[in-house]
Amino acid sequence: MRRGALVVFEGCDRSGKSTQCKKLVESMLEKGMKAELMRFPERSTVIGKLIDSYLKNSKDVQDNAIHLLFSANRWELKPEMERKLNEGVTLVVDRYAYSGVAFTAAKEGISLNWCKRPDVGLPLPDLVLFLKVSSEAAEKRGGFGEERYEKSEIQARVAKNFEKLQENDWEIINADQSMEDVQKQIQNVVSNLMNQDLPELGKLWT
Ligand code: NYM
Ligand code: MG
Repeated sequence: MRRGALVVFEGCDRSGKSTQCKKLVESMLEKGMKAELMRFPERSTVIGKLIDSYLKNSKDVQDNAIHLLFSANRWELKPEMERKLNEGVTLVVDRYAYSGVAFTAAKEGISLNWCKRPDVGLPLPDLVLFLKVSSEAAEKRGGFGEERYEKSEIQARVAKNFEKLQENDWEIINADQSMEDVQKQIQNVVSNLMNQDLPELGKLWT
């Protein structure tokens, strides 16, 4: 049986990732494909609950330590991800290790290279869709929320880090377009992927 594809959405806050992830899963299911939505952080686990209280500012955690917890949250879901992919389910993932690195490395005194290390060896995405939103368009979308990191100065540093992490095979989507246009573009890219043979699941940053 053909394995499922690992499709990752990345981008700054307010880039429309969550909306587009849901729409993609819905359209794949309508076409009779097996697809499921996942997200990181996955806030339902014990580690995820800690991350949630950190993001909601109800708990402070030392910067390196919280980075490792975000990474541990991905590792704890690795067996489930691999199982589903092997069952032929395509996983559409709202944020992944790239967010982990881009957000932590936006802090003072933590290098991009240090940030990448704990995630080395995680399942390698077959496709990374980067939703690139301008700060003007993001601001028009009606203010950031109340969570940690949801401030324009931080988002600007995060955007620069994403640029440093970007690889040649990333699909960069102009997320300033209408929701429908973004969706069409994503569907084209994903249907190309679904028509290709997938190699054996790779390992991230190895
Ligand atoms: N975030 C997300 C991190 O700082 N490190 C990570 O590893 C991941 C996956 O959490 N501002 C940050 C980015 C977001 C925040 O994400 C919560 P969301 O998609 O708004 O739930
Ligand atoms: Mg958010």
